[in-house]
Amino acid sequence: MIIKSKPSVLSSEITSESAYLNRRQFLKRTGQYALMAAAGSVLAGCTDADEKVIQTDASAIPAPGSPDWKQLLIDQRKPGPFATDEAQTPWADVTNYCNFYEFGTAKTDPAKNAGSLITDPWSVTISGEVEKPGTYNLEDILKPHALEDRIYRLRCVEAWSMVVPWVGFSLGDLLKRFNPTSRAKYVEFTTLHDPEQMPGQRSRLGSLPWPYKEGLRIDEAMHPLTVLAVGLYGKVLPNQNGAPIRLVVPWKYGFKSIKSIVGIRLLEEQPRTTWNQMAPHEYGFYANVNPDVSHPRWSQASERRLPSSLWNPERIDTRMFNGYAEEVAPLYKGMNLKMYF
Ligand SMILES: Nc1nc2c(c(=O)[nH]1)N[C@H]1C(S)=C(S)[C@@H](COP(=O)(O)O)O[C@H]1N2
Ligand SMILES: [Mo]
Repeated sequence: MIIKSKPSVLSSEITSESAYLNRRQFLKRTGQYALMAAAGSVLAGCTDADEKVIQTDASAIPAPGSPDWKQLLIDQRKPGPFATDEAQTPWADVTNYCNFYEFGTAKTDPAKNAGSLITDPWSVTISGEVEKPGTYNLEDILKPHALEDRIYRLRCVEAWSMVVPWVGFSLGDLLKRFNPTSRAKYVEFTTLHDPEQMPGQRSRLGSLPWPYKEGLRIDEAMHPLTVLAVGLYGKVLPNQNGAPIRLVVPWKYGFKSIKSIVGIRLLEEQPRTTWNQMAPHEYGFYANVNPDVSHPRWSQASERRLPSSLWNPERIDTRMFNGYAEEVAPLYKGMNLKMYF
């Protein structure tokens, strides 16, 4: 890996997060096993005996397991707030140019490999600092929420971006249902860990410590911009985009928007998160989009808006908080965003 010192580089020179893995794959073996052991104990903490499995009320929504129950909910969606009127990135690009390392590190690997992931039935365990912990079927998670179109910019830390019409609902509305305690200061999210279904989790080369984890401060999690998405372009979310349910935090770099969530844990302390653990000086916990804070290996001042090509590179300026400063800057008042990047 050549380390670039120019303030601005061609998009083709920007390497993905995988470059980091490739450089480190031989160095980190020992550390990874330690991390995986730690992650295992964290997961064990999600299955406390006091948590109960809530059964689906089958009469309330379309029959679970019927192939179209999610589509029927999505068909009832309403237009949502914060929409951008920028050109939407075509379906083909959003669903073929993906980061989902559980299915491989190349951009087209998730589209190739994620199709067989079983996303129905699915359940999500809500645990930690909540009065109503439990393992809930996806139907029960979705049932009380009216779905909305959320047309957001998505800015990857690799300096490309898209405009994506997600279908989802406010994460804050979901969290409130489980009565967070006064000690709930952070939220940790966990992706499914199932090496049989996720080839990237079996890979012996250049891999992350699984399961993938992300986290937010509680005020970030409760912010009305923050959604859980279950659809894309009015369709059920394709597996490669994080089916059946994924986080979307549009003012942060894309790696915060964790896919295929099975665990939501409320915590008093800031959780450890996957990319931050892998490379703390490259990927911060906050990861707010910020054109003034360079990645150590490339500038974040501009981005390639997909679809882009050599002839039409579609290079545009990156905006503070990915253009959502009006909504979210107050969350970070008085914070040094160069230190807490
Ligand atoms: N579980 C999991 N979630 C993940 C990732 C991943 O590798 N695994 N990649 C992240 C990154 S780096 C980005 S940019 C977005 C990409 O979302 P998209 O492929 O739907 O555009 O997903 C994020 N969520
Ligand atoms: Mo990303």
